Amino acid sequence: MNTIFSEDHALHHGKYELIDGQLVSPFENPSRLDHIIARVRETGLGAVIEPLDFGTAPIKRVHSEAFVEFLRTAHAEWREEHGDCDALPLCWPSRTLRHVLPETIDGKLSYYSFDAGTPITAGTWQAITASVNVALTGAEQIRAGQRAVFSLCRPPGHHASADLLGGYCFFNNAAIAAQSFRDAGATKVAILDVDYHHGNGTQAIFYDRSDVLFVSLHGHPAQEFPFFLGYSEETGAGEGEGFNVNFPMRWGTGWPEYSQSLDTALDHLREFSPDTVVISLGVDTFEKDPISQFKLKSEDYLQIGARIANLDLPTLFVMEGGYAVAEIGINAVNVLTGFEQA
Ligand code: OKP
Ligand code: ZN
Repeated sequence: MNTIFSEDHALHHGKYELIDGQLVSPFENPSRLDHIIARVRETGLGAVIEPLDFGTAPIKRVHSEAFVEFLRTAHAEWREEHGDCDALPLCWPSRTLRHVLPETIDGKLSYYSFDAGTPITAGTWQAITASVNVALTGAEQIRAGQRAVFSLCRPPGHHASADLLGGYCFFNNAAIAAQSFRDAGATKVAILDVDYHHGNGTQAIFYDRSDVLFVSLHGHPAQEFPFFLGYSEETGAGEGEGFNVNFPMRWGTGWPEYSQSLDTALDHLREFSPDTVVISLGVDTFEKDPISQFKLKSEDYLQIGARIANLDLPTLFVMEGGYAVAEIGINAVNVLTGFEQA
């Protein structure tokens, strides 16, 4: 299986994360990919290939033009006001407030975000466009006949919706890849999100559509980030009714319960019978993940890959989360070797 990878991911490197009342070094940092790419090479998974440049047109099929242009200039505007430090919002249009676009960079940053955990740094634009290109290059290789490709994206994307960043995510790499399959002629695309966190951005993007099925396994939003989406009663709207399927699970969930949900999720994919599958691949379901509360073990990831392989469909793996850095390479690549050995 080919891996698509760009060194440009390292240009996105926040200085701080405010978590549990403490200012710490960000969990979503470049060392994550150092470990994954090292494991890809060590296991001989396949070729490691640099992405092609697709420009912003495929991004704008999913994100609003205004949001894309905001991200392009956000750090330069921030730097003019505040100097060369991370751009972070601290105020949002919650409940009684109005969703009106302000003029200043601080106001715009608040308007286009939903949390304070997603810093924009000097290199963020270059890293997030590279991350999209990694996803789109993988998609192109699938269209050219590869059975499976690993798009080693960073930063992740599944929390980002049409005009909202958050949860370490800016552009929704998996959604942009899925839309690229549709635009290249695929009739039906399924996205299976196995990251520990609900893919609220991906759900929102495709919620009223029947051509892209979204199925997600994740920590229950009553307990876990992103808190305000991901319940099982969210089944789609209008044309999209029945094409959104959520499997929220409680803190402490281990392989016995997880694998049952996974099998039911895969049954939904089989019934939909897509041309192509996109996997939002997070390995933050791992027992030692520092910000998550599931109990999966390294060997379980082999099983996840094998069960996905049994769908017998062209499969694009798009990297999302996973913060237990010492084991992230083993866990992510286990999914891929489990897939290949099935
Ligand atoms: C991104 B991805 C936990 C705070 C979590 C944001 C998590 C974003 C995860 N107490 N903050 O889905 O792995
Ligand atoms: Zn996650």
